[in-house]
Amino acid sequence: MSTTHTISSLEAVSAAQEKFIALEDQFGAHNYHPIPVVLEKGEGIYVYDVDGKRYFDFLSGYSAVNQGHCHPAIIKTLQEQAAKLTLTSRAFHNNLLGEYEKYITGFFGYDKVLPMNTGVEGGETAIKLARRWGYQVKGIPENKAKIIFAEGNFWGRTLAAISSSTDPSSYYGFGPYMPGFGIVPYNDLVALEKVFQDETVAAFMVEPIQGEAGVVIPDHGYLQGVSALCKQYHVLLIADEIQTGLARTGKMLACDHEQVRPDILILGKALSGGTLPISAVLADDEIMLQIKPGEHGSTYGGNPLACAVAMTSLEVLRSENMADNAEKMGALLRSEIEKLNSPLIKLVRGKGLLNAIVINHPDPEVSWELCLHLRDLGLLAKPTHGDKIRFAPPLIINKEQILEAVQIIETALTRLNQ
Ligand code: IF1
Repeated sequence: MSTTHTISSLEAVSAAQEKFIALEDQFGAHNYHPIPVVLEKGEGIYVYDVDGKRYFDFLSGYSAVNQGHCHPAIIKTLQEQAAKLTLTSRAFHNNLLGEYEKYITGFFGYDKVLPMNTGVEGGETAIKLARRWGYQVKGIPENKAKIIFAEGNFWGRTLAAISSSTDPSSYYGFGPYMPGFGIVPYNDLVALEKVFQDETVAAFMVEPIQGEAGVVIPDHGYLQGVSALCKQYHVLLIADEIQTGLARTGKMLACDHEQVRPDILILGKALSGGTLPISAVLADDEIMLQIKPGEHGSTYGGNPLACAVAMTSLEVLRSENMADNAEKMGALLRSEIEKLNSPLIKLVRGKGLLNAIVINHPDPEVSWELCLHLRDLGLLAKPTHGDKIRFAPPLIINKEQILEAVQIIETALTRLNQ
């Protein structure tokens, strides 16, 4: 395959877009390597660049835009509340926090919620709750609590999050690392039970499907097995549903596929429909009440704007049956991609509308080039870990749009093969 030939057939970025990219390059940190496209509008499953070109969004803000870009009901709530009251801090009460707490705990069936902002703050909160529970309830000696994570995990970029990472691009050069973290292979109940022999283990934090690792789906029964081992060894199960939750995998929670109820549930991303950072940690009283007044929080956690937006974001997921649609459209997407029988696709995997293709080529550049061809043809996606490309459109996509997107994917594969 002549790389020069395929690159030359790629469209150049317009002068207008180059201008925006140059500003980012000069004045912004270089902590990302985006696909070269400059967006200025989003509506439903589509985004539009500064030249007015329309694209299928097959990344959905890493599953933050499950409801579709600028969902009318969510935007209406955002606009109305933004003009009324956006932040009180938790120094005072506000008229929406209690209503939201009642709504979301009823929605997912937990006693209480601790509202935060970003997903990683949710993870940090869950770990603090688990450690505190470990000392106060399980009787682990002070400062000896261990939290176990799975190989390939990703839950954010803070020093604690990278301390549990097995990916050098997440942790290299940022040490020293947080103590008290252990790692087990993902999808391995024997290894997990071995680690649980250590009575200082307070919790196991796991993604029901590993997103960043390239949509890695464990065996059916793994989550059930994890839940049973956690109960047997008095270890808390923390489910990181920040990317897999909120209808993305065809159920409201990915844990629902195995009827597993985590002890601590972490939500984020689509909790706001992609409008502002909102995360939430849900647990029952025995765990949640281990944190006393003044021991944890954040400036924006539980702000009235977030409370209003989160309630509407959750409501539209349910009222528009987005989980069912994700289930059906995901199955269609995977079967249509498999029917392409492309020599460049090793496999397609996913659950609901959290999918990835694995590229059958040793050169990681090929995945990138494919994404550039997809961009030229009007579909945006980005490789993860070299040879995987995530296909995760908003959950409102319909059959005709799936079929049109697959035609784009087919044409891009053909161009790459030329
Ligand atoms: C980046 C990845 C995805 C997450 C899970 C917690 C968080 C994330 C399962 C933290 C965040 C984002 C972070 C963003 C890109 C994106 C990502 F590629 F980094 F790994 F989705 F797969 N748990 N994932 O996926 O939530 O603090 O970001 O709100 O850092 O590049 P956050």
